Amino acid sequence: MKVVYTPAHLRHDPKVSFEQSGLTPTFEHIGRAEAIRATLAADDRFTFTAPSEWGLAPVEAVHDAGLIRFLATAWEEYQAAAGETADVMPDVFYRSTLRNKMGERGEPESIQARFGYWCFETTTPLTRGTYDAALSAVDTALTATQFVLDGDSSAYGLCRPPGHHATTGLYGGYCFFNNAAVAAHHAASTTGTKVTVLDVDYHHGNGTQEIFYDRDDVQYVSLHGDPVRAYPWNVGYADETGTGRGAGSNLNVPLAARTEDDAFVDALHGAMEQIQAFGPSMVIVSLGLDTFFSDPICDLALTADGFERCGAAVAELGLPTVVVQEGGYDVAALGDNVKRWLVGLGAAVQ
Ligand code: Q9C
Ligand code: ZN
Repeated sequence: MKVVYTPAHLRHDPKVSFEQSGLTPTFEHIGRAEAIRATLAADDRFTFTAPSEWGLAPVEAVHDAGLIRFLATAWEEYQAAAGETADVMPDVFYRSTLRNKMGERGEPESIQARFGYWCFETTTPLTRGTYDAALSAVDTALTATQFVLDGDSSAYGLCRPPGHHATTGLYGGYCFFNNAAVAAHHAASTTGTKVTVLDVDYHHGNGTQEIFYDRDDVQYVSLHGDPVRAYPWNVGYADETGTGRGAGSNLNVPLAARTEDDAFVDALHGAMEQIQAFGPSMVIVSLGLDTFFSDPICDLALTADGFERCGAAVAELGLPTVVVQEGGYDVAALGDNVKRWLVGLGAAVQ
């Protein structure tokens, strides 16, 4: 199996964020992707390749031009305005009801205020090289997708930063650009066929759902911790099923705390029936390993054996499959967990 990887992710190097009522070392850090790289590189079933450069057009097809412009220039503008700073997070959020009867005013002028206009929470620091790293993660997902479009039965994009919380016009949840969504739009629009994004990260992929909510060419299917108790709280409920042409092409499966392998694999098989009914030509898996029993910020209870069973279950679909990396924060186990999932899928097959 081809693994698409680039050290460009190292340029997104956040140190601390405001999470769980205090400043904490970021759970999403460079060591995550390096742990995965080291484990896969030591196994000759995986062949490493660098991403090609795709430019901005595929990103512009999914995200607001304003968000892209902001991420491209925000670090330099903030440094110019505030002097040399560490990682930047918003301290005032744009809320439309603040202006209520005055209506929308649009993007503010000040760089401080613009952080709160484009970002929805406080755990996603912007660092000097974040924009370059985020673009490299999109390139990674697109390159893995191209390998599959060109005939490989599967490929893995070691994307970092992750992507599934980034919406059309907002970043957050450790995500800047929605790697899986850019890849899914590319695959669906260039082939004229249907594509499914299957999201098995612990967290609901609110960004991917939002991007495709009114579309009938891309199905979004997600298994995740019930947002009644889990981030991103405001979205990810079972009654969110799509709108307009997209009605019926969004499936959320919220799960109880401490859900174990058997129940998760059962839920996955149930979701796969909906994928088969949709009839995609390709599956893009948003792969999070934060469903692991010892993940530091999540509360499901999967094991490494469970991950291999999940990969094997997805292989039963018999569809070309692109796997893109999302979350997973027990870094000591992360490389092995990714490997087990990919081995289940059939890593030894081209
Ligand atoms: N107390 C991904 O896994 N903070 N993003 C959660 C929990 C943000 C997770 C707070 C979690 C974002 C890609
Ligand atoms: Zn997650």
